Amino acid sequence: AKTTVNERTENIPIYECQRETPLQHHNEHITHALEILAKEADFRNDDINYSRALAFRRAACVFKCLPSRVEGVQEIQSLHNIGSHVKRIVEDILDNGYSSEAEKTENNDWFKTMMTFTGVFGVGPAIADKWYRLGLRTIEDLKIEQTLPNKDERISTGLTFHDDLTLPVLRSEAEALADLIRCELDTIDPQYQLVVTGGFRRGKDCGHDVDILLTHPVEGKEKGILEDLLHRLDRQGRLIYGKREQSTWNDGVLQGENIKGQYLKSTLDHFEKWIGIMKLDKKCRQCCLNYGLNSNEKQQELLHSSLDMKKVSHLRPDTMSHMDPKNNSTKRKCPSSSSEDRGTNDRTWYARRVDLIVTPTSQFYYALVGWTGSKHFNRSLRLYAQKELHMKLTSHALYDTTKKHLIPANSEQEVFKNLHLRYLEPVERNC
Ligand code: TTP
Ligand code: MN
Ligand code: MN
Ligand code: MN
Repeated sequence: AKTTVNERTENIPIYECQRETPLQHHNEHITHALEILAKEADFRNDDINYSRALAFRRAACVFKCLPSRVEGVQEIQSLHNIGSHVKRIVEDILDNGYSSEAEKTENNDWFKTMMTFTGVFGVGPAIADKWYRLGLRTIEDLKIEQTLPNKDERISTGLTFHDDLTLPVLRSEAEALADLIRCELDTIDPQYQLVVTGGFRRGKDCGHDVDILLTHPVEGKEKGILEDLLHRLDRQGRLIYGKREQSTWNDGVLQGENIKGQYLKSTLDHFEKWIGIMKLDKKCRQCCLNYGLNSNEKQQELLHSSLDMKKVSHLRPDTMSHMDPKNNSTKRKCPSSSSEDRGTNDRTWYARRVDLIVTPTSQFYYALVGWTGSKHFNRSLRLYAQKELHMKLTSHALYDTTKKHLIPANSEQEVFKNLHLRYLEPVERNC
């Protein structure tokens, strides 16, 4: 007998970190609209809109973990986190095939400009909005405008390499970069450990950057590794731009921070890190992109899409096939070589965003969970820890605020165990 979505979903737990959220799900027609509205609220950049964005994201997360496609509004009556506004949006989508509110937003001049400008490395909603008010609309406008962006080295670099940086980073590139770094680390001390985190670890096939976590099994030996590594990469001519931040962690950090304060909102942590842009050989882009798309227009749209790069992977069901070097049939030329070569014909590399994070081994598994994300998953974990366990979770540690001590973890499984949560694989943390 056919069970309704309702019957199967009445027991969906409240917190996102208590449920499996896969990368590919059944309600893209709904989450797409909700994520646009969340994005728009984010751009408004104040407390009220922060809450609005969160409400849209929470609702989207519920739809992501449903076992089938929602076809009727009665199916969502008993679900958590679906308020009257979201119900109206879903109704509109089910009646008309799309959300008129989301479509209106997508076509809004301010929204489109905010999308473009916040897609520039170093630019957040405040700067983007300021430029909009000055009448600027396109990347070309920013490049021509002499006075504004060029004062900030980060932004001027972001503009210079904008074409490269909006071309999604492929898994093959993340792996090539990891190999390159692993090779350097091995010559320093083979005990250094490296793991690619972020979206790639959650199973995405492309992303906006490569996130790499570095550690050493002997506590303290991780210190200095970044300086050494960056020096070597620099000598190879691989660094375009980067900012190294010193570790600001100390034992007082965790206890000192206001538990009801900023830390749920912000992803800031205290690790030593390098946020930068590196050169990666073009040949590392082993596109085996089974986009299943024919029109060049659609390919362009995907390659320029900064809202949701995982859309690309949605269209590629064989997520891992290109990892098999024997499987030549999946190795195809990248779609739209014209977009791949936008103004880069004269060089052999692409500029790629890279985050390198150094963690002491005692904090490694909390760092791994934190840097694997998703951002919303982290938020959910932290909120859950705070509300349900009176514990404070960060990318450094889990702190029991009643007993006033840290709870160590020697695996990711142990992080979840310490939180009294069922273990979720990284690919199940895509909320
Ligand atoms: P991002 O690289 O920003 O996001 P992502 O890898 O999930 O997506 P994309 O594929 O577009 O790159 O961040 C990686 C994870 O690290 C993210 O899930 C949250 C976490 N994070 C921190 O813990 N601290 C930080 O300062 C940042 C920026 C992210
Ligand atoms: Mn979509
Ligand atoms: Mn990332
Ligand atoms: Mn990152």
